[in-house]
Amino acid sequence: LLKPRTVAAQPFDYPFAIGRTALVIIDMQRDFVEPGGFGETLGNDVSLLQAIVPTVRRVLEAWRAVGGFVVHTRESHAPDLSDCPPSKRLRGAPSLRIGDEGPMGRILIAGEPGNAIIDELAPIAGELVIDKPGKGAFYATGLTDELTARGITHLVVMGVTTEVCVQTTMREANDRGYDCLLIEDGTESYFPAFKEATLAMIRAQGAIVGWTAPGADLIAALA
Ligand code: C5J
Repeated sequence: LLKPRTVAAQPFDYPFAIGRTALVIIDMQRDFVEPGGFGETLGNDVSLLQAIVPTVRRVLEAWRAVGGFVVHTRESHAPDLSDCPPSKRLRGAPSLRIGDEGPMGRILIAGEPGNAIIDELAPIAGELVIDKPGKGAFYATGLTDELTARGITHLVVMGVTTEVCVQTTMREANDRGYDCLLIEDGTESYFPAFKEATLAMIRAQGAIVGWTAPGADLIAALA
């Protein structure tokens, strides 16, 4: 698992070893991907996000097959909302606010049906699930300690949405010294132009935030 490998990425090759890398799948939850959840209450068309599920699954299965470590995140709040800043709950005019009862249970609340990771990408034994109250996976979670304990230095990132929780997590990780690769067809936004802009800004200025590559190129590097 420590064999040096390379992904043909942008803006230049991404070197990694499976044993030092975590595959991090951000917020592939019913709340964002299915009708009736948080994403739709904000006025978004969730079908855009559903399109990446087969790719995310293909990459996840390839990563599992080589024995790589997997982290799943969920954006979720405690039932008493003690970890939800009022500014987050009260902003804007969503059809339902965080904590309100919706068709998949309470919006963005831990343990509710809508807060679960979609069945196609459900975590399996040995994979880490991080519940995060913010957009970034490092804020107010134990993620740094979990990665440090496993000697992880590199993150391969997929999930939703590209410019919100994915980008925030990559920027947090970059500042903590992790080398991050974003899978281009394993991430999506409700706003396609925001996805493209995010990919461009991540890899600009000599990979100032990180690298990007198609899922097939990561899979090729695992052979
Ligand atoms: C959002 C996320 N978009 N997972 N959350 O509110 O990107």
